[in-house]
Amino acid sequence: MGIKKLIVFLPVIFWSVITAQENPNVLFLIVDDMNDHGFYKTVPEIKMPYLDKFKESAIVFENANCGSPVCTPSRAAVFSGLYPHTTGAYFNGCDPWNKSEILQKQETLPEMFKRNGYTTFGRGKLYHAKLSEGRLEKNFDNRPIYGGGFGPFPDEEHQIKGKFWGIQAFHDSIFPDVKNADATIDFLNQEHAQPFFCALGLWRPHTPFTCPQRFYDLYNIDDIKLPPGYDENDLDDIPEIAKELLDPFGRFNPEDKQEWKKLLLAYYACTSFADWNIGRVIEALDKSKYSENTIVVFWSDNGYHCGEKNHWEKNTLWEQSAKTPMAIRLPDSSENGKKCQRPVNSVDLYPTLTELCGLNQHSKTDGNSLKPLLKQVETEWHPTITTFGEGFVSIRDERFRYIQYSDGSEELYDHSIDPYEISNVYAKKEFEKILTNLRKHIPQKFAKELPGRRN
Ligand SMILES: [Ca+2]
Ligand SMILES: [Ca+2]
Repeated sequence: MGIKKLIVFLPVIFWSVITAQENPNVLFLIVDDMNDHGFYKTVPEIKMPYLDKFKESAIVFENANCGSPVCTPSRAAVFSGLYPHTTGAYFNGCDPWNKSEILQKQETLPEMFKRNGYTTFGRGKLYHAKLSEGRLEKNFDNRPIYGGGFGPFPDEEHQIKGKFWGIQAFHDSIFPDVKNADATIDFLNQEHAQPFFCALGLWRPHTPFTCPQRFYDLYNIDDIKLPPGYDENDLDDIPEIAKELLDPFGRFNPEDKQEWKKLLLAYYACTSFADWNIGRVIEALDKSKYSENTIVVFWSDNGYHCGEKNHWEKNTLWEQSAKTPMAIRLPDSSENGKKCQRPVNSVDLYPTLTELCGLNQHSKTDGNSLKPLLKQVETEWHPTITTFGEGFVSIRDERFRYIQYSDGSEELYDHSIDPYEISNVYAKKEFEKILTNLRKHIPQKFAKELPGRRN
C-alpha cells in the first residue's frame, strides 16, 4: 500500500478499532403489556425472580411513562424518538411507518446503530407495525427476522370470550417467546467483531394468557386478591369522555369476581413466563464475554389495568396504562441498584442510547437523554407526557398526574396520598396553582391523527 493510500485508510482503521473496543453493546429487551403489579411490587405475590435480581444491578425508573398507552404507537415513539403528538401515530391501527411522512423520513433507532457501524439483531415483537418494503431488513442484520405472533391461542374449550381471551397451557417449544429468547442467547454466545445492538421483544404477558403449565402452578386461585388499586366507586368522579376509553372489546366483567381472579392468576403466570425468558437472556449475557461492556435496557411498551376503574388492558391515560416498567443497567455506574423517582418517558431511550454509545445521530428526536439521571438519580428533572389522540393528554410530575381530554375536562391526582388515582381533586382550590403549572406542559400542537382503526 502506497503512502497516499495509507493516509486515506488510517482514519478508517483507527475508527474501526475504537468502535470495536470502546463503544458499548446494547441489549434492548421489550415486554408487552407488563404493568407495575410485579415489576414495582404493588402485588408482591407475583413471582419474577429474574427481574428482581436484574433490578438490583440496574437503575430502576419508578416513574417511567410511555409515549402512548398502546402497543403500535408506543413502539413507533421509542424507535423514532418522536412523541405521538409530533407524528399523529396515536392508535394501534394507524400504520405509522407507511402513513406518516415524518416517520418515513425518520432514522429508526436500529438504523442509527447500523449506520454507526454496529451489528444489529432483532427478534420477536418489536415494531408491531409493517415498515415499508425492505426497511425492516435495513434495521437488522440477522436473517430471518422472526417475529412469531401472539399464539398459541386457547382452543374453544379454554376460551372465555374469543381467542384472545382464554387460558390454556402449552409446551414451551410452541411459544415464539421461547424460540426468540433461545435465538437471542445464541447471538450473545457468538463472536462479534463489531459492537452490537441486540433487540428482543416478547409477546407476553399480553393476551392470550397461554403459557407453559409450570407458570400457572406458581399461583393458587384461593390466594389471588383483587388489585390493590380497585375501588368499585372509582368511576363516579371522572369525566364522561374518559369512560369512552374503557373496555373497548367488551370482554371484562367486574361483576364476576371468580372469573376476574382466574384472569389475574393467568396474567401473573404470563408475567412470570416473561420474567423467565428475559432472565435467561440476561444470564446468558452475564456469562458471555460481553458482560463488562453491554448496556441493558428493559422496558414494557405500556402499562395494564387488571380491573382497576372497571377496565382491563391499557388504552387509558391513568397511571395503570401510562406507567411502564423501565430499567437501565450500565456496565459500570455507581447508581446501579438505585431507584429513580423522576418522571421519564420511553421516548427518552433513543437520545439516551445515542449519548451513551457516542453515536452520530442524524434524525432530530423529541425526548431527553437520561444520562444525567443515570449518573445521579436525583438530578433535577421535569414532567413528562403521554398522549392518546388529539387533545387527550396526561402530564406526570413527581407528585401529580394531570389529565386533559379533548373536550377540556380534567382530572388531577395527588400521588403523595393517592397512588392508585382514586380521588380526582382537580376542582380543589388548593391545587389551582399546581394545575396552572401542569397545563403549561400540554403540547402547543397535536399532529393530526393518522387514519386507521383505533384499537
Ligand atoms: Ca403492549
Ligand atoms: Ca375515582
